[in-house]
Amino acid sequence: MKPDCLLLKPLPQKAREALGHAFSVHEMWLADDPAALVSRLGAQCRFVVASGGAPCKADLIDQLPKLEIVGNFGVGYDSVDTAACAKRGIVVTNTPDVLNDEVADTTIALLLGAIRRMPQADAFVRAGKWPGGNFPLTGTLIGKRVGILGFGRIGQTIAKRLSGFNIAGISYHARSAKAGLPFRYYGNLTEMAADSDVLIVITPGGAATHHLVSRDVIEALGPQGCLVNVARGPVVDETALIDCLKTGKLGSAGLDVFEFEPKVPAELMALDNVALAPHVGSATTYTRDAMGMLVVDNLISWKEGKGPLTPVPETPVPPRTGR
Ligand code: 8YV
Repeated sequence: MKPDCLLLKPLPQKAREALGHAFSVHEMWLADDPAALVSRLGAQCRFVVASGGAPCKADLIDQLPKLEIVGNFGVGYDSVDTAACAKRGIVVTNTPDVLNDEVADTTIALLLGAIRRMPQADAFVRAGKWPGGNFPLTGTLIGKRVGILGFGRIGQTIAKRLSGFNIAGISYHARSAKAGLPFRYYGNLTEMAADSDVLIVITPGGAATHHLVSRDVIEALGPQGCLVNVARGPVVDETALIDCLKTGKLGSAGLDVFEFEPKVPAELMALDNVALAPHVGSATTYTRDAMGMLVVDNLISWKEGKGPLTPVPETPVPPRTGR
C-alpha cells in the first residue's frame, strides 16, 4: 500500500504525477473539511508537502504524531516551523540550486525594469502616447555600484550575471565574509547601502531578517538609488519604502515580493518609479518542474530509507533515515 502524503498546495503537474505514483496523496485545499482530513490522516501520515502560502506550522505538526518529513516546495522555508520539526525529529527539505539561474534572471529583469522604466515604457506605447512625443530619458545601470544583501547560492549567481554588465563594482553583506570571492564584503548593511547605487535583497526571510532593510538603509541608498527585492517581502520595511519612493529619498524599486502579499498597497501601485511582479522569481515551467521533482525525490528517498537529498540545516537528519 502507498503511504499517505498530505499535500498542502498544488504542485506542478509533472511532480504531482510523480508524487501520486509513490504516495496516496491527499490534497488539503480540495478537502470539504480540511480539519477532518487532518484528523483522519493524523494517526498514520508520515509525509507532508508544504510551500510558501501553504504553511506547515506547529498547529498542523502537532496533529500529525507520525510525521517524519516535510518537503518544502521552494528554497525559502520560512513557512515551515523548523523549530517545531527539529523538536520532534522531523526532517525538513527545501529546493536549493535548481532555481538559482531563474531567480537571478528575474532579478536582472526587475533591476533593468526599474532603472530603465520598462513597465512605464510599455504602458506608454500601449496608451498611444508615442506619436505625441518620445518617452522621457531614464536612468542607467552603466557605472553603478551594486550591493547584494545575502550572498548564498542565488546571491552569488546574481553577482555572476552582473559581472557581465558595465558596472562599477559588486559588494555584498551577509552574516560573515566568504573566503576566496572577488567581491568586497561589508559587515554593516547601512554602510554598504551608502556606498551603493543599487541594493539587491536576496536573503532568507523569517524573524532574523524582518525589516533588515530599514528606513535608515533605504535612505542611505539615496535619491538616485534602486532597491530590488527578490527575497521575502517582510525583509524590507514596506511603509518606509513607499514613503521614500514617494518623497524622492529613494529613486526606484523593483519588487517581486511584498510584506503582506498577495496584497500590494494601492500607494505602491500608484507610483511611477517602481517595477512590480507577483512573486514570480522562479515561476517558469522549466524551473518549477525541477523544484517539484526535487520535493518528490526527497520524499521518495526518505521512504526508501536512503535519507533526504536536500535537508535544511535546522532539522538535523536522525541516524535512522526513513524506512
Ligand atoms: C516560490 C520561492 O514562489 O523558492 C522560494 O523560496 O519564493 C519561490 O520559488 C515558492 O516556493 C512557491 O510557493
